[in-house]
This record gives sequence, structure tokens and C-alpha cells, in this order.
Amino acid sequence: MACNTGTESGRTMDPAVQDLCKKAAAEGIDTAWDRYEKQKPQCGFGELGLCCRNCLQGPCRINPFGEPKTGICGADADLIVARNLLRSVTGGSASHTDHAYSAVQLLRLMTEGKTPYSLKGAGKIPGVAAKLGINTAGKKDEEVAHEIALTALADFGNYSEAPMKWLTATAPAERVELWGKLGILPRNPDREIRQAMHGTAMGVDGSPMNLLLASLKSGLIDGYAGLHLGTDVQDIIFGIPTPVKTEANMGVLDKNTVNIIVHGHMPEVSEKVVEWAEKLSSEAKAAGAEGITVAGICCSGNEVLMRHGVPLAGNFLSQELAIITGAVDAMVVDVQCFMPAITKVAACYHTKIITTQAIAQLPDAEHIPIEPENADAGAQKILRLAIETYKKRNPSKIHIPPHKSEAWGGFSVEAIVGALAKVDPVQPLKPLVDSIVNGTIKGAVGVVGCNNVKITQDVFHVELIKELLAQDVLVVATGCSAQALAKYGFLSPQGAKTYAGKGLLAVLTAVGEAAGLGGPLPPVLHMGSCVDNSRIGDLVGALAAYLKVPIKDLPVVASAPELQHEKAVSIGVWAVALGLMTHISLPPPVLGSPLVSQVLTEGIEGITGGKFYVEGDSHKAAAGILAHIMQKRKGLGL
Ligand code: SF4
Ligand code: MSK
Repeated sequence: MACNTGTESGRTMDPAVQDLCKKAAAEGIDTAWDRYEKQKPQCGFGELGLCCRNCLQGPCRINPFGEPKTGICGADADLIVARNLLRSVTGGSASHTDHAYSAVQLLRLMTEGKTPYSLKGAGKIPGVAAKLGINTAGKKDEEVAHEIALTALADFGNYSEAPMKWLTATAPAERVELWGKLGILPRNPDREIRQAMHGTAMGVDGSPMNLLLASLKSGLIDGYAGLHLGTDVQDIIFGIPTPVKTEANMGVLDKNTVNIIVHGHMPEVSEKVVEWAEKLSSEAKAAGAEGITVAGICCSGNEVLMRHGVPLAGNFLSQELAIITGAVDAMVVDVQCFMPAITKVAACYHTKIITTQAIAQLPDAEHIPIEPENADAGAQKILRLAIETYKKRNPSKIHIPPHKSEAWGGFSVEAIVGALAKVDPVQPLKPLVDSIVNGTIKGAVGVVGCNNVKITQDVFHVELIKELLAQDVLVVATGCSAQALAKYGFLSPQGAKTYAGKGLLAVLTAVGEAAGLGGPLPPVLHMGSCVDNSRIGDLVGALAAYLKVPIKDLPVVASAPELQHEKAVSIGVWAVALGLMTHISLPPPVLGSPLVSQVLTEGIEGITGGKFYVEGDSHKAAAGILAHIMQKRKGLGL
């Protein structure tokens, strides 16, 4: 891992972002990297998780080298760290769960005929309905979809002690049994989030181990009330992704078109922007542009990339630099991962920042609500504002670095199984499992998560995955990790020839050709946004079921090489609860507690079969991941 050095190449390996960092410096604009420099040195107590502000007697902090050893109330390092961790995991779970809840409400309203959205994912309905025990006989798709929405809402209204239906219906039975024995099956997700906040308040839970179990439970809320629920419902509304070709990096912006960036996580916003960009293209032409380009950043971008091949401008740390091209007329944000700094950067250009959600507003932005009932009106307003703004561009400030790469997305589980079925229609997973069994493919890694200003942008994603692919490890990706890899050709068929080992290349070629792609599949399969980590969970679950072993025994590892958000922490906890070794490059703030650190990296393995593996050097991480895969292969007798 290269550390941030303050130079462009220390900040990012992305040539387009390096170029724009120079432009930012020349124009006197601070970016996240400059603000990071001004934060140094960051607080050691905070880094270790040893600061508590849970009551007004504090803040209290623990000195790891001496006194004080407890806060004013007597809470020690283990308790403070465990409480802080639970609050952080719960922050992540709440973010995903609230996102999924919005999608469920949209599905309900849509199936009541109250929105301008229409059902595009009928193919998803039978499978989801079957898992939930909903009878579909003689019912229209909309009716079943409505029942699905009501079933999800019943989880949020569950006042009984019964566990969440979405979890028991969609998680592997072996895991449900284990989590039941551990007493961590969530009931109503809202209730559990409330209870986590209560349990971590001053004078409530004083047991670090009990708090760690609560963190596992919170991870399950993320996995099933956030990720799985979110993906299932979004696929029903917007369609199941299928393989689609696009391009990635700043070069997708076009100086001759109105450029709109969609940023955040909610497809209900980005879908409408894409739809109305097509419909209002003539108005853009009347304003002197050649058309409208919509490009994505973060997971709103991933959602429309997966379903429509909308190009990608960049990932998390690229967001300010996209504005610095001077060619972005509007950046439309919904929820999560947009920096408050973007309005300040936009103020140096003609760019409009447009917020769309009541809970996610910014001073100095235009707020144009996109709600289920008014989405068309809101989207038209956004598009017309972007077209108006285009007329105010300052050509002398425009610089679009030409870099872009071919990238393929759309690899839902259904699409992957569909491609494999072209090789073996009866048992689609057989070719993949056979390749793992005979060692042509050694195992699989799901690489996910963000950029983090503490790590040179994209370097860890790229270096780690390069090594794993060369060692014949199959890689699937989501979130900003998939976007990082997209920028350097890992999501293109050509990338298979460049990066994949011999065995992996043979499998990718056989499946790609059978699926009619005329060449290999990309070496990294883009499975979607952050909530679509559920797709990775389902794929891994299907492999385990086929082999009749628990997930924990598979030669499969998760990795979040440049994690940043609380959501990445809660996703990681869910992956560990599923039984996966989960690599992270930076530890969350837990090192102040030897107990919590030991449980997360070792002790938990005896309980769920998963654990966190912290390694900040990409080369060593690749070796550690590979060693784990080989150990799991041995365990299976392979
Ligand atoms: Fe200090 Fe305890 Fe209050 Fe935390 S809860 S701020 S440790 S007194
Ligand atoms: S957007 S959570 S920076 S992956 Fe899903 Fe990227 Fe991480 Fe946000």
C-alpha cells in the first residue's frame, strides 16, 4: 500500500484525478486530500476508539499507556471501544435499512398506482415470493409485488419476538440456526436499531461481550433489512441487471453535451434522471448542446450502470474532481457518500449541486425533491435546471482528462447463473464448482467498498486484485471497488487476457464464449452497488448449497481494501457473521481494546467461522488471502 504523500501520485493512481488535482491546486481549490493534511495529526484516542462522549460528564478518554484507565462512570477501554463499535455498525445498518425502506415504500406506492414508476423486474417476483411463502397462483405481477412490499413493511411493524421474515426467508438455513442459537436473530430492524442506541447509552450495557454480540446482530440487520431487502425490491422495481457494456473515468464527460452526474445510492432518483435525460435531449439541443450525458459516481452511478450501461465518471474520491473539470452542469445527489464540500467546490464553477432527499440537504444547493409521487416533475425540473446551467459554462475553465476504459457491468446472480447455464443447462453451477474442485480456479474473492483518503486512491484495489487474478482467483466486485477496477480495465474482456491466470482465463473464455460474448468474461464481475453485496452473499450461499457445506468452509474471502464508511464496517460484520474471512486494510477504531481486537480477528472464528483480517500492505494481503483460500481447499479435501 502506498501512503498518501501529498503529491498527486501519492494521492491517487488515477491519471485523470492526478491531472485534476493539479488543476485544483492551480485554481486554489482544496480537496479531501488538502483537508486531510490539515487534520494531521489525527487524534490518537479517536483512532483507537478510546474516546467516549455518550454522556455530558465526558468527553472521557482512556490512556492506553497509563492513567486514566476508566471514564468518570467507570467504563474501561473494552467497554468504551465495544460501545463505539456497536454505534458505528448500527450507523451503517441504519443507512442501508433506511435506503431499503425507501425502496419498499416506493414498491408499495407504485403497486397502488400512485407513482410514475412502472414495474420492470417481473422476473424477480416469483423467486422472492416463493422464499417469502407468498402464493402467486392466479395473481397479476403487480398484486404479488404489492404483497411483497406489505411483507417487508410487516418486518418493520413486527412487535413480536419472531425474527425478521426477510432474514429467515433469504439467509442459509444453517446460518439462521446458528444465529438463533447465539440469540442474535433480529426482529423488527427499527426496534433493533433503537435498542442498539439504548444499550450503548450511559449506564445500560456494561458487558463488552454482550455488546459485541449486539454488533453481530446489527450486522445481520444490515445484511437482510438493508442489503438483501434493498436489492430484491430494487430489482423488482427497476429490473434484474444483465450484462451491459459501458465506459469508466472522467473521459466519459463530453464538453459538447450537458453533463449531469448522479451521485449517492438511490436508483429511484438516478433512474428518473436517466429517463428524463433521454426525453429532454431536444431541449438540450435547442440550448446549443449536442445532447445530454449522464454519468455516475458512487452507487447511484452503479445502479444505472448495472441496468442501463450509464457511464461512470469516477468513484468516491473522484467526486470533487469531476466538478473541477468545469464541465459538470449539475451534480444530483440523494443519500450517502456525497461530501459536504461539493457545494464549496461547485461555487468556483457554474455547476449546480442538486439535493433531492428531505434528510440529505446542503446549504447553497438547490433542493428539488424526488419523492415517489412527484418523481417525474422533480426529474424534469432537474434536467431543465442543468440545461439552463449549461449555458453559463466558462469555456476557459473546462478541462476533461481524456482517460476512460471499457467496462462491463450487470452481473447479477441471475445473469451469472444464466451465463453458466449456457455451459450446463441442467446444473448451471457445476462448471464453476468443477473448476474450483479441480483447481483451475483456486477460490473466489468478493472485493467491495470505498476509497479512503488515507490510502492512495485505487492502489489497494488494483494491486490486490492483480495478484489474486494472476493466481487464478475468481473476483466479483461492488461499490467503489468495482468502480476503481473499472477505470483500469479489469471489467473488460480484454482485462481477462491481461490479468487472469491461465486456469481462470480458460474458464472465463469458456463461459464467455458459451454465453455469446465472443470472448472471455471480464476477470472481475461487477455485481452492483453497495446494497448489492447481497448478490455476493447469494452467490456464495448457492455455491455452499450446491456443495452441501456451510459458507464458512468455502475457499472464499471478502475484502474491503479502502473502506471508509460506517456502512463498510456493518457490511464487514455481516460477512463475518456469514462465516467469511473479511480482509480490511485499515482497522476500525477498536485497537484501544485488546479484548475487542482479539475477538474480531480471532475469537469470532470459533463462533461463526469468519473473522476480520487486517493487513495494510496489498502484497501481504494477497498472500494472506491466498493462504486462507488454500487452507479452506485443504479442509474440503481439494
Ligand atoms: Fe465518560 Fe462514562 Fe459518560 Fe462515557 S458514559 S462520557 S465514559 S462518564
Ligand atoms: S458508495 S459506501 S464510498 S463503496 Fe456505495 Fe463507495 Fe463506500 Fe460510499
